[in-house]
Amino acid sequence: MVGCLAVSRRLRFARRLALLGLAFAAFWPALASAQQAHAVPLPREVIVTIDNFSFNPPELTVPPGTVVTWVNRDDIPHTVVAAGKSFRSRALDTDDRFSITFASVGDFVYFCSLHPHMTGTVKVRGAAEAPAAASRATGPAP
Ligand SMILES: [Cu+2]
Repeated sequence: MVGCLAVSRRLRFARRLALLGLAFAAFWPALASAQQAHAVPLPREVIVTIDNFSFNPPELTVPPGTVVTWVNRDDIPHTVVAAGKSFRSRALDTDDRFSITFASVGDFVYFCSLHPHMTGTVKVRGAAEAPAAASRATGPAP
């Protein structure tokens, strides 16, 4: 009887281990593709967090084709609305995200329509001016 119990316990453990393996196998491709996405230079994604009634960073400069994603880290809803009306999010609850691909060059001033004192700017500049692209092209000397 004791032996039987031990075997069934071991079986249960093995089953749990198998389930864990399955969960990992299901998760792994997503993880791998996420890493691949970061290896691709364009389009790249920049995160702006909404924290304590402010956009962080409040101003950023990106090359054309960049995806900017706002993430609301506050406990209350916020929106992301372009001053020029070129984009407008719904009310973002805690941890909600809103993404825009900035295809063309320009300055995009935006604000929160619920708290208009919250403002930010996305400056989209030609790829040649982007410091990240320039330093990657040059690279460190061998
Ligand atoms: Cu707000």
